Amino acid sequence: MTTQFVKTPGWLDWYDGPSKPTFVLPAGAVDAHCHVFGPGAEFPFAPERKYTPGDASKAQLFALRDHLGFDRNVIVQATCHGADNSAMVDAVQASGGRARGIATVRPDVGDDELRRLHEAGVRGVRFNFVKRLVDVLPMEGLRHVADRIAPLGWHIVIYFESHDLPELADFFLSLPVPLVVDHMGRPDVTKPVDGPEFSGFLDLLRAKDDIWCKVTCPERLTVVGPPALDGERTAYSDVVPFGRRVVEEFPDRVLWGTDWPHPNLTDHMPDDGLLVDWIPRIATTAEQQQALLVDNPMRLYWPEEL
Ligand code: 0GY
Repeated sequence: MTTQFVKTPGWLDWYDGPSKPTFVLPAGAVDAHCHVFGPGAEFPFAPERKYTPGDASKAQLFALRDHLGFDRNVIVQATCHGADNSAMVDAVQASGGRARGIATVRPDVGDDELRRLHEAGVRGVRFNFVKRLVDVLPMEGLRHVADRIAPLGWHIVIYFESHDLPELADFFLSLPVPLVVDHMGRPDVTKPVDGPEFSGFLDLLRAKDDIWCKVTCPERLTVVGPPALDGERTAYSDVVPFGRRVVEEFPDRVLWGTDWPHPNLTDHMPDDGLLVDWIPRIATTAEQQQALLVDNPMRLYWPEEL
C-alpha cells in the first residue's frame, strides 16, 4: 500500500509550462540550487516535516533543465524529506553524472553512509536555521557533522534569516570547511543595499575567502513582486541591487539556481524562464555570467573535470 500525502493548505504547485528564456545560458551552465519532492508514493515525506508539498520528480526537474538550457543541477535535500536522502540521491544517480547533491545528515550518521553518499555524488550538507522549516539542531551536533564531513572535502550550505546572522556569524566562521550561503542571507530588500544589515552580510563574505554565496531567489525576496503578465520581462527589480552588489564584489564565489520547485511560496509561483532572464540584470557582463553559471559551480562541484 502506498501512502497518500495531502498537500499543505494553500500550497502553490510549481508552474507547468515555463516560458523559454530570452537570455541564452552559456554552454555548461549549472542550476546550483533546486530540489525534488518525492514523488511521495515512492519516497515518502518525513514525519517531522513542516510542510507537505506536491510532487516534483527527477524527470520533471531534468525536463526543466533541458527547457531552460542548463547542463547540470545541484540538488539540495529539501526539509520535507528530513534526513532521508533517498529521493535526492535517486535523482543524482539518475542524472548520468550531470547532478551533484547536498544532503541532510544527523550527527550520528555512520562513516559508511557518508561514503555511500559521496560515491552517489553528494558534495556537502545543509545546515538550516530557518525555524519555520526545521527544528534547528544544537550547535555541538552541527559542529560534529562539520568535523565528520571535512575529510571528504565537502562544504556546508547554510540557510538562515538575515536577522539571525549576528548571533550565528561566529559559529559560521569557526566551521572547518567552505560555506555556501543560500539566497544572499535573505536580505530585507526594503532596506538600503548600503545599509547596516546588508553590509553586515557582506562582511561575513569578506571574512574568509572560502565563503560562497547563492545570488538566488528574487521571487522569494521580492516585495514588488513579479512582472505584470503583459510581456514585460524585467521582474523582481527590488532584488537586483542586492544580487548585483554580491556579483560585483565576489565574482568568483557566486552561484545561481532556480530553486525549483519553489517550496513555500504563498503569493505567486514564478515562471522559471523569467527567473533565467533575471540573471543578466545581476551579472551584467559575459565574464560575470560565465563565472556565475559555469566556472564557479564547476570548481565547487566537479573540480575533477577541470
Ligand atoms: C529553498 C527555500 C525554502 C525551503 C527549503 O528545504 C526546504 O524546505 O529549502 C523556503 O521555504 O524558504 O531554498 O528552497
